[in-house]
Amino acid sequence: MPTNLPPEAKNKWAEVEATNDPKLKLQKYQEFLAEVPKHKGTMKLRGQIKRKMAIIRQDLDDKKQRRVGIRSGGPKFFIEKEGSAQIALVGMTNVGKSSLLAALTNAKVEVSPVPFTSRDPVPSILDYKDVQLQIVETPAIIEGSADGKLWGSQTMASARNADGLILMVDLSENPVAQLQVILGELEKARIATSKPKGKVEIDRKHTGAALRIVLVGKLLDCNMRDVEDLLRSHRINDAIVKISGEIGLDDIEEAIYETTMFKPTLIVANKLDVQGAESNFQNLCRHVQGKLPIIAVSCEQKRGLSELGEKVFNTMEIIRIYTKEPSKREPSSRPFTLRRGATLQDLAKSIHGEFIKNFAYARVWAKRLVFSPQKVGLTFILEDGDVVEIHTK
Ligand SMILES: Nc1nc2c(ncn2[C@@H]2O[C@H](COP(=O)(O)OP(=O)(O)OP(=O)(O)O)[C@@H](O)[C@H]2O)c(=O)[nH]1
Ligand SMILES: [Mg+2]
Repeated sequence: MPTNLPPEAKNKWAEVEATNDPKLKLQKYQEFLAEVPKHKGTMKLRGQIKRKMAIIRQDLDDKKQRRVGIRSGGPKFFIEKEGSAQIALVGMTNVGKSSLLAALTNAKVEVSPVPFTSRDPVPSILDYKDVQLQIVETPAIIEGSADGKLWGSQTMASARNADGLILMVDLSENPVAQLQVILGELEKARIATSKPKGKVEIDRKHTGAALRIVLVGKLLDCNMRDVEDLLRSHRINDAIVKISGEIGLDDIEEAIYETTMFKPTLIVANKLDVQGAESNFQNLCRHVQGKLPIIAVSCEQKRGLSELGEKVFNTMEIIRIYTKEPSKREPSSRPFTLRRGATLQDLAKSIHGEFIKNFAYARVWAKRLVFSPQKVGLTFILEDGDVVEIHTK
C-alpha cells in the first residue's frame, strides 16, 4: 500500500539518514513521525520507525547503565559471529529454546518452566561434520516484539543480524498459532523467511554527487523515470541503487526506509513427547505446505536432535571446500565454508584478496567431474566437499 508521504516527511527522512549520532537520530525520527499522516497506508512504516527508536533508546540506556556499573558489559544486541553461520533461535516463551541449547551444545543456559527466563541473546556452538554452527537463543517473542515490547528489540536485532533462523514452536500448544505470531512479528521487522522475488539495495555512502540506478531485472509497475522521481523526492540524489529481480515502486519506497532481509529458515517443533503432539505436528505440516523445512524433536527425550545439524546445514546451504597447497599431498582437514552457488572467485576472496589479483588457475578434485583433478578458472561453481588447489602467477 503506498504511503503517499508529504514532502515535509520526505525531507525529514533525509535528515534522519544524514545523522549517525544516536540522540540526534532519535530526535529526527520523532520529527519525521510527526510529519507522517496517520492512515492505513503508513501503519507499517510508523511501526518500523517506532521499533528503530526503541532499539536506539535501549542502546542508549544500556550504555548509561554500563557507565554507572549497573549492567556488566557483554554484547546485548548482537552476538559476535563465530563458526560458519549464525542462526538465531526464535520462539515464544517456554517452547524449549534453552532446552535445545542445553541438549546440543555446552552453552550455559537456564531451563525453566517460568516464562521469560532468557532475557539476553545467548550464543552456543553446534558441531556438525567438520563445521561449527553458531546458534543464538533470543529472548522470547510475543505479539508486539517488533514494536519493541518486552525484549523484542533484542530479539528482532538478533534475527536481523543472523545468517539464518530457527523458528521453534511447542507441540503441546497450537503450533500454527505460534508460527503465525512469529511470522507476523518478523514481517513487521522486515525479515523475510522465503526468498523474495527481487531486491533493492540503496548505498547512500556514495560520494560521486550523482544518482546511479543499476537495474538487473524487471520493473513491474513503473519505469526508470518513476524510480528516479521517487528517489529524488526523498532527496536521494547521491547514491547507488541496485535493483535486481522483479520489483515494484512500493518495494523501492519500502527500501528507502528499511531493506527487507531474507533469512533461510527452519522450523523446529519441540515436545514431540507430549500427548497430542503428533496431531499438532500434522496440522503444522499441513499449514506450512512444504514452504519451509520442518523437523519434530523432543529436547527432553533427545529425539530427532541428531538430524538437526544436517537440517541447519542444508537450510543454510553451506558447502565445505578443502584447500590443498600445491606442494602438499593432502588437503587441509578444516574446510572453508561458503554458500551453495559460490564460485572459485568467492573462495579465493575468502582466503585472501591477493589470491584474485595473482590467480593463474586452480585444480579441483571432485567425484562429479569426468576428469579429476580438472583445471578451472574463477567462474567455476564449487560444491560441497570439493578439494581445490590454487595456483598463482
Ligand atoms: N515435555 C517436554 N518439556 C520440555 C521439552 N523441552 C523443554 N521442555 C520444558 O519446557 C519448559 C521451558 O523450557 P526452556 O528451555 O526454559 O524454554 P525457553 O523457550 O528457553 O523459555 P524462555 O527462555 O523462558 O522463553 C521447561 O520446563 C522444560 O523442561 C520437551 O521436549 N518436552
Ligand atoms: Mg530460555
